[in-house]
Amino acid sequence: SATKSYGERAKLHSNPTAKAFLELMERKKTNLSLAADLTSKAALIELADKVGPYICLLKTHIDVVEDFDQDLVDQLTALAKKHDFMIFEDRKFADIGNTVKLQYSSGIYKIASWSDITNAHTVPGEGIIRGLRDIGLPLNRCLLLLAEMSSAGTLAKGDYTTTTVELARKYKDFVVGFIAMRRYEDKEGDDFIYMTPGVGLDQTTDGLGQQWKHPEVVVRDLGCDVIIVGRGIYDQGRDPAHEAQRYQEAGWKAYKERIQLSN
Ligand code: UP6
Repeated sequence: SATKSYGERAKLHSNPTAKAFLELMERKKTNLSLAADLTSKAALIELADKVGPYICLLKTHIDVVEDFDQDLVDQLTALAKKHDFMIFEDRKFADIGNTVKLQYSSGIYKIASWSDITNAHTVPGEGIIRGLRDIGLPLNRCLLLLAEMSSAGTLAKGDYTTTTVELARKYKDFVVGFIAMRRYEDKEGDDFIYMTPGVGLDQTTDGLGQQWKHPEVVVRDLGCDVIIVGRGIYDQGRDPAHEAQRYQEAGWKAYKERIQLSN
């Protein structure tokens, strides 16, 4: 699937949300996801509105927002419609199936009610996928598994990564891709979406273990589909719309080079 266009992949994809997402990327010519890690509701909404035109996916950490309320969800959902992007709550679930069902559906955030995509660690084993799937599948949601991480010294490697990919294959109707640092070899019928954090054009580390790579390396050379960019876009002193446009262009150019299309 690395050499196929997002649009071609959309046609064949069996998961409706993954299909819609691939179509969106093709239509809007962007593989950029904004990691909007802001702690105020107003600032988050303002950022999502400014950057909205350039992204396919808004990635949230909803639990860092100090003045979270249902109106924030309503406004983000409205912005997703206005600018044509989807929403990914980066919840990184990591508990037993029964607990993640509650965390996904209930509490203050009710993630399943608004987030098109969410993600999970596979540390607990396959029960975590089955629990999330019970809630998410009837709502047409989908899941990414964290097969690797961008941070220095991550334990998600080797057999852990391999087993995670096998679990994704087993629950293909709900698991549509990975948080990963590179594309893995396809088996018959695979079409996973690879989303990659740790992407930056100007810096390589943050002093806390984050490692940023150039979009060209991530998308063209390592075969990932979506670049996830946070501070590179909204850090102090940066103009978020301008930076988002830079990342959109860099990500799209790298994708074009990968699939070898001229325009
Ligand atoms: N993220 C990583 N690495 C991972 C998984 N997730 O950085 O392996 C998430 C972080 C943050 C975003 O939680 O929201 O991606 C990266 O933001 P940054 O571009 O500001 O470093």
